[in-house]
Amino acid sequence: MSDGSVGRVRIDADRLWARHMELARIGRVGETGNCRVALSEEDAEARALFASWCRAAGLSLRSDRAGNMFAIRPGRDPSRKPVAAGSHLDTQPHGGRFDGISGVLAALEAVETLNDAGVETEAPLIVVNWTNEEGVSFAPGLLGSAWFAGLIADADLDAIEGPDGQRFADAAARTGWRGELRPDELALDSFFELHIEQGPVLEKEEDQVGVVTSVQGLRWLDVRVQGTDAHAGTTPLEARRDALLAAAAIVVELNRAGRAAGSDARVSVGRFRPGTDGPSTVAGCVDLVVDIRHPDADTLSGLVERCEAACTAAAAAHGCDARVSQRLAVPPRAFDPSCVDAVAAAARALGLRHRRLPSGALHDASNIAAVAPTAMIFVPCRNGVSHNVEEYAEKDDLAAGCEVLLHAMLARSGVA
Ligand code: HGY
Ligand code: MN
Ligand code: MN
Repeated sequence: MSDGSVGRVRIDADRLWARHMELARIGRVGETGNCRVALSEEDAEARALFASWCRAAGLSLRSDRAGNMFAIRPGRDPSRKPVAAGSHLDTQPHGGRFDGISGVLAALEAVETLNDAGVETEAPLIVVNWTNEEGVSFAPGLLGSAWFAGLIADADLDAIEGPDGQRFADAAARTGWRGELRPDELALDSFFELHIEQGPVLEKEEDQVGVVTSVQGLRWLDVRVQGTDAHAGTTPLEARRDALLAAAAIVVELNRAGRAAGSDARVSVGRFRPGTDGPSTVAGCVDLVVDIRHPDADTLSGLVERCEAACTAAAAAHGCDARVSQRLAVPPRAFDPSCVDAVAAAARALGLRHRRLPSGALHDASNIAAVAPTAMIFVPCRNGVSHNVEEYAEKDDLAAGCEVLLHAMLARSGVA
């Protein structure tokens, strides 16, 4: 155990599970899904519920320009830097009940467990809800943690446009959580993020916990394919500049480029929006977003260049132009060895089956790792399914991951 005096402290698995289910009622999709896009009314409602739990736990709440929420439990030694843990409460439009949510709720559960056991830590503890991890309405994703880590300037953050031309600053203010806290007021000792694996490895290997060593790199490319609007009945096929046809060819070529880059490469188009929406209009413009990932920085850069070239070549082959710009670049990130070891040591001391593994999905921890020692804990999820309403994690696995989180946090914070 990380500290003999708290070795027998156990988290409350029922409370942790019940909170998942209660949050999942906000923005429910079908029986098991969630749509709680960042800075929507549903996101605001989830924030209010989370805040009520934090206040009931005696935590004081602060927020910053990006709407990130920090629930603070003082330590015995106020000169010590806080140990933080958390993730995100926003979801994909057809998301599940665990992606991000589990990391926030597990951090809160860890702190409440210490409250219940009357354990004081030397360093303060903070439970964090990062704003807009998913980047659905306000692109790109990982926005709150990126701003906190100094990767986006204030004015650029404020001006990001969402639905109907809404500014990020106004949408964040409408949730009630656009606050004054500056990142330099909150230098972190460390940050831990628990998350469902979103992949199949832990379940297949029958491990209970993943000790995450790194996160692969990602780039988002915005592509505008420009052709000419035309009448579907009168314009001969050979006379068209059909942007939708060109965009479809681009999707196929991007997939080809991804496959050619080896089994670690990922290339996807998840957003595809024709400028017109008329069955009898040949679309003159299509916007799409390309998501490209690889664990190796140089390989990722080479793949991005090939994807850009594929966009312009496929557009030109259909008489169109493609304008490509980069929206987001997150480098591959190795986590802090001492924090990774703290997670592994906690899993070992708790007698849990665990393994070290990299993350295929992106996480706020990637950004926070740029400013504080950081590590992640993975929990198995059924069939590796995520970004899907079927996403599911077992109550006992969440509890085991939460125990690891608690003890990794204690290893950093010290027990008073
Ligand atoms: O896209 C990602 O990897 C994250 O789940 N938003
Ligand atoms: Mn996600
Ligand atoms: Mn997530």
